[in-house]
Amino acid sequence: MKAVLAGAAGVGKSTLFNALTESTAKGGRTGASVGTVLLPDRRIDQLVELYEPRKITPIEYQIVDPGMSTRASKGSGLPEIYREAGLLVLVIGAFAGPLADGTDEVVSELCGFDDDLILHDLAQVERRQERLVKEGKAKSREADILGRLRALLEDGRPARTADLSEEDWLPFASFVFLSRTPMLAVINIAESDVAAALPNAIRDAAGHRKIAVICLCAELEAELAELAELPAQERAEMAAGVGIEELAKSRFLTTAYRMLDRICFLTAGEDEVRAWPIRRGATALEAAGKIHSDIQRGFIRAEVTSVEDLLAHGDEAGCRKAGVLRLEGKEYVVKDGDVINFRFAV
Ligand SMILES: Nc1nc2c(ncn2[C@@H]2O[C@H](COP(=O)(O)OP(=O)(O)OP(=O)(O)O)[C@@H](O)[C@H]2O)c(=O)[nH]1
Ligand SMILES: [Mg+2]
Repeated sequence: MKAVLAGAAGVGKSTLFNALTESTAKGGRTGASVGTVLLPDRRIDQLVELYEPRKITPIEYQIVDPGMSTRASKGSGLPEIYREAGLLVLVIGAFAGPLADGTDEVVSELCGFDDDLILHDLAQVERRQERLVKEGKAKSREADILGRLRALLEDGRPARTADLSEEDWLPFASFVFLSRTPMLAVINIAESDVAAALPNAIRDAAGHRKIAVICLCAELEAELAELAELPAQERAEMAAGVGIEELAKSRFLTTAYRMLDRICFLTAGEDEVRAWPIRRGATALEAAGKIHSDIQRGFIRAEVTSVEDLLAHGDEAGCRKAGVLRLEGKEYVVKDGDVINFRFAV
C-alpha cells in the first residue's frame, strides 16, 4: 500500500515523512522520497517465536514524500502520483499558533483540497457519460450509477461518501476517482498544542466528507523518531514527558489500517513467516493467487489454522492431530489472521 503525503509548501510533509519512516535525513531534500514502514503485528511475532524462520515479511506501507507542494495552482492539474495512492495523507500546517485560532484556515484547506479531487472526478464522470450516450448506452446500469455519482459530486460531496456497493463500482475498475481514495488529514500542530482537543468545526467538516483526522507535532515526532535505537520503554517515557501518549508512527499505522478495511492471512514455516494483505471478503482461491499464479491454477485445497491453535498444539501436525486443522475449498472466505498452507499441483 502506498500512502502519498500531500499538501501545500512548508506544511511539514518531509518532517512527517522523517517521523514515520524514522529517517534522519534533514528537510530541504529535493525530489520525491519513498520510505517504508512495517506494520507491527503480534501474530507475526508469535509465529516467529514458534518457527524461528530465516525470513520475516510483515505488511509494509510505502510512504511517498513528493518533495514539494502538491496543491494545484490555477490551471495546473493534480499530481499524477495521487492516482497511485492507496491512502492520501493531507498535511495541514497549523503550528504557527494555537489550533483554536487557526480552525477556519484548517477547515478551508481541508475542504479546498477535497474540492479539487471532487472536480477532477466530476470531469471524469462527465466524459464517461458523453461516451455512453455516443455508444447508445445512456439507459444502462453504468449510466444510472454515473448519474447518481454526478449528483453527489455536484453537491460538493466526495465519492468516498457515495452509497454504492463494491458491485456498483465494478464497471469503473479502470478509473481512478480520487475523491474515493481513503483520505487522512494530519494537522501539524505546535508543540504547545499536543494535548489540545480537536475543534468541533474541524471534526464536523472532516466527518461530513469521511476524512479521518489526526493532530500531531511533526517536529517533535521527528526528533523522537531519531531516538529509534533507544529501548522502547525509554522512548515512551521521553514522549510522555513532552505530553505524547502514543507516537505518530503508531497512531498513523493504526488509523490507516482501520481506514483501509484490509485484512491479512499468514503463511508460516521455517523458511519464512509472512503476512499477506488481502481485501475483506476474498476467497481462498484469490488468496492463493496472491502468493503465486501456479498455486492458484493448481489449487487443491487450503489447510487453515490460527495462531492460537498453532501455539496450543505446537505446529501444523499437532493441529491436524488435535482435529483443528481445517480443510477448505476454493470458495472459502478468508478471515483475518488465518494461517494458511495451500495444497496445489501443476
Ligand atoms: N514549529 C514547528 N515547525 C515545524 C513543524 N513541522 C515542520 N516545521 C518547520 O517547517 C518548515 C517546513 O517543514 P518541511 O517538513 O520541510 O515542510 P514540507 O511540507 O516538506 O515543505 P516542502 O517540501 O517545501 O513543500 C521546516 O523549517 C520545519 O522545521 C512543527 O511541527 N513545528
Ligand atoms: Mg518537503
